[in-house]
Amino acid sequence: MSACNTCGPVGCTPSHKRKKMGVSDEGYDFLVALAGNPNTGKSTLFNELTGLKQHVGNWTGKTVVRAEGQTTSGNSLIKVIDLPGSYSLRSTSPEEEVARDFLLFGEPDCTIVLVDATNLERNLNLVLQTIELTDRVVVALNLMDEARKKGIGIKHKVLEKRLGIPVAPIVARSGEGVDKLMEIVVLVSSGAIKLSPKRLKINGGLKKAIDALLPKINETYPGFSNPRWLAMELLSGHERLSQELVWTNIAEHMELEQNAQSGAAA
Ligand SMILES: Nc1nc2c(ncn2[C@@H]2O[C@H](COP(=O)(O)OP(=O)(O)O)[C@@H](O)[C@H]2O)c(=O)[nH]1
Ligand SMILES: [Mg+2]
Repeated sequence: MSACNTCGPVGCTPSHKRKKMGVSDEGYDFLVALAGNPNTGKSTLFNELTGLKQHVGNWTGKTVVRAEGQTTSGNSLIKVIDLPGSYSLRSTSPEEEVARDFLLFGEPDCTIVLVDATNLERNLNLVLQTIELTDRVVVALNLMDEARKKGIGIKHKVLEKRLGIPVAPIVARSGEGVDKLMEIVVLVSSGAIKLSPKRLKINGGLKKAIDALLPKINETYPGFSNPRWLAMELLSGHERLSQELVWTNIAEHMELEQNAQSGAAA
């Protein structure tokens, strides 16, 4: 039984998954995604990083804008994808679905979550959701100039400890801190720094239910990036989301149509 004609039974390589979403990583060392609530400076950072080396189109089959470009840090050539602004990865708005699907199926080597340093509490929601999905996350604490003006001090080292991921203060508009941010992003992308984000602690009945689902998910969707996350979503009873994930996206992205399976097994 072959999960993908190109990549074989263990499921698609990240590169092939990206390609199926219309994103080519050919020639690049790393692929980095920018996520964040609307108005946190994603486009400003994207422009600062990519300059004129950018391309704007649509996500395949959607009317949602996709901006991609390239940047360098040290010797690394990096493809940067500016994801649609999102408050949540659990909603079903087309923009937020695109962002979530790219994190799940595009498997970025690193995801930068921009947060507004003047509005930390509200912005941390997306950070917490993102670290449930992937462990390669760096927080860019943006608008530090505004925070300083307002007298807001942030102990970013304490935040790093609490989240279990790097936090880099930046001013996207002036470029302050951006080189340092990208150095960290390269270390995370290459695996030189391995992160252990602080995730939800799950015990008791819920843990049992997740553990019972995991083998099924692994069997049905080999190579799926985060089975634990999918198990939690399925158990949360988020019906529309679960259906969409299982029947539309996963089948499509993992190329596991019923027909292909029975054909290969025959
Ligand atoms: N003061 C200040 N303003 C910023 C900074 N980064 C972005 N902005 C401004 O914040 C607004 C939203 O930025 P934008 O990049 O469009 O946010 P996006 O919605 O996340 O793409 C714009 O007016 C930017 O000029 C920053 O570091 N400092
Ligand atoms: Mg933008």
